[in-house]
Amino acid sequence: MLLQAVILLLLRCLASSLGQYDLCKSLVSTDDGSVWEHYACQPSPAPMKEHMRIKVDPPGITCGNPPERFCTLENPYLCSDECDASSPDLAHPPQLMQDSERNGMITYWQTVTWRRHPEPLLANISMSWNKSLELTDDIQITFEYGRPTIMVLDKSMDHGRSWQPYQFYADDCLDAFNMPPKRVRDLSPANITRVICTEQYSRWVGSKNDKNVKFEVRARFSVFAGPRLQNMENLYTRMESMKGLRDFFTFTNLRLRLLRPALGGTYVQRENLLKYFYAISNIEVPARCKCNLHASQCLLIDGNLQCQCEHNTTGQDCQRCRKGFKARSWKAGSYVPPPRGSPNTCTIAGSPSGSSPHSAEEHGADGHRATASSQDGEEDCECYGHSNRCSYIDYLNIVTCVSCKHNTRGQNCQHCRLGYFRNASAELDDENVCIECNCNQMGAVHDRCNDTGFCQCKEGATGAKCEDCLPGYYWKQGCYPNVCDEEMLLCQNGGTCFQNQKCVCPPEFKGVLCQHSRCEAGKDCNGASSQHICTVTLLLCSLLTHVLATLAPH
Ligand SMILES: *[C@@H]1O[C@H](CO)[C@@H](O)[C@H](O)[C@H]1NC(C)=O
Ligand SMILES: *[C@@H]1O[C@H](CO)[C@@H](O)[C@H](O)[C@H]1NC(C)=O
Ligand SMILES: *[C@@H]1O[C@H](CO)[C@@H](O)[C@H](O)[C@H]1NC(C)=O
Ligand SMILES: *[C@@H]1O[C@H](CO)[C@@H](O)[C@H](O)[C@H]1NC(C)=O
Ligand SMILES: *[C@@H]1O[C@H](CO)[C@@H](O)[C@H](O)[C@H]1NC(C)=O
Ligand SMILES: *[C@@H]1O[C@H](CO)[C@@H](O)[C@H](O)[C@H]1NC(C)=O
Ligand SMILES: [Ca+2]
Repeated sequence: MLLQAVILLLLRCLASSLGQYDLCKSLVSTDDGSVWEHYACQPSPAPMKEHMRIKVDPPGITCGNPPERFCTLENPYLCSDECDASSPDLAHPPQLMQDSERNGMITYWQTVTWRRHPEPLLANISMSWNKSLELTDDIQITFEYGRPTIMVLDKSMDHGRSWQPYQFYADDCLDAFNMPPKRVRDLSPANITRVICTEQYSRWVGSKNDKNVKFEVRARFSVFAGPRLQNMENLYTRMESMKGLRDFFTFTNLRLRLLRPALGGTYVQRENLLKYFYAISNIEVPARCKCNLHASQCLLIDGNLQCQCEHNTTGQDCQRCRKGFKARSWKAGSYVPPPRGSPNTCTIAGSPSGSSPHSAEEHGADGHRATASSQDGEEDCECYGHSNRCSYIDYLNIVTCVSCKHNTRGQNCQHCRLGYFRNASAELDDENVCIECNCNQMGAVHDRCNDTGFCQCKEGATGAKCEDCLPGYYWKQGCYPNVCDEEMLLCQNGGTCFQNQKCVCPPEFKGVLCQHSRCEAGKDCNGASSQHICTVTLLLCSLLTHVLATLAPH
């Protein structure tokens, strides 16, 4: 007992010494042998610039096509530098913002110069990852030849469908954005997620002095975790409790909108516009994959980052439960309680159970008599993912799912609605778990079917959906017994069988099988005239019958 406790303690110490939340599970010894313990976990931070897809706009903003000369702000009269897209040594393509520089060789993307002044020199740099990421340290953009005097950093959390500003940068925030200048250190814990304009990274300090523009993540973390981030536990606890805090650091795309280049600390000098342009040598994005605390690994698979989901979750961000594990609603893992949080694992769905067409339970899931106390929430609400809502039924003292979707019904949405049957190849939590019976309206007794999808057929009908007729029956909006056929029910006197429905008789014969002659009782029924007379007689006869019937007393 004591030994096991010590081992457990050791394992836990090991877990926390490796870093926080970096283990999803570990094998621990108990009295009943070894069991897995599961923890909230997250991948380690990585330099995400390696995986970023970069795009610059507008087309033609990159210098060198055609080749052009440029000057520098420090020495505007030295204009011997050239950008030429067709020469490897003189080209400055966008990928030089994310390459790894060796031997101290600085490589950079560069734009065309501001020849078109006063038309603004605008450029967008869009960075995408096709993966939700969480910043773990400062974003740092390195500008050679001076930092922009006006610039915006935007982010998207939905793969570029919608964007929001992340931070504004200007040498004069009021002038550029009508915002008062702020610094992150001005922010209090309550407004740490405020979007600010800062003048800290836009002032001219001589390009050699400070080339970097930052989006401060550390400074924001330190509001909660202390100046040296020694108390990360407090930060992680805040991540759980403070609305919007985690999302603030989450993104799938970033965009730099460069609105005005460095001016060298003075106004634009129109006589030398070749010294104004943007040049970026590096963009650092330290972040981790967002896996909702359900993975400790994030791998590049087919060119895309992908969480290696644990806790029986799945999806790019482990944002759903695995098939067959949807007994409870999915939940992100939680940083609390520290130090190892709560894994909030997905639990296994119950054993399969179909619906019987003749079951006594004729009412749908909504048909129950719900009572006063109705509760939302996921606690005892097990609906195999077909509903998020449960209701407490007082007089039965049960909790039952409300509004089961996907054609399911029952207390746990575990049955198929009438008129549907259980899909044998789908788990209970699958959207396709119930298949429509699709019984033929004419051939079937009703629209329900048995557990294998067979409908109950009317007399003469057959097939799973009752869409066919048994031998001896013909189909005409349902199955009817044959009137005639080629074997037993033969048309007589030269009649022909029309689609098993009737005998088409020669003129002088009648009856279902043409078995009766039209002219009986010794009349002369030969020849065309006699047939005519015969027909007239018949007509008269029927007319007489009709008149008699009308006159007859009721
Ligand atoms: C940069 O992106 C913004 C937002 O989509 C757009 O309005 C603007 O026109 C773009 N600028 C350039 C130079 O492409
Ligand atoms: C984005 O990632 C998902 C999942 O990894 C993948 O299915 C999809 O094809 C990717 N899209 C692009 C444009 O790479
Ligand atoms: C944040 O809150 C602090 C004090 O609560 C206040 O002094 C500061 O101006 C606020 N910052 C912003 C950007 O609103
Ligand atoms: C996930 O499901 C498997 C069974 O397929 C089970 O062995 C494992 O313990 C489950 N993991 C968690 C974290 O519940
Ligand atoms: C049955 O379920 C499987 C698995 O989800 C699905 O691929 C299949 O299409 C379903 N069958 C029908 C008829 O819906
Ligand atoms: C459903 O009905 C068909 C045809 O009557 C029968 O073969 C099958 O065994 C039935 N399936 C079940 C589960 O009752
Ligand atoms: Ca570079």
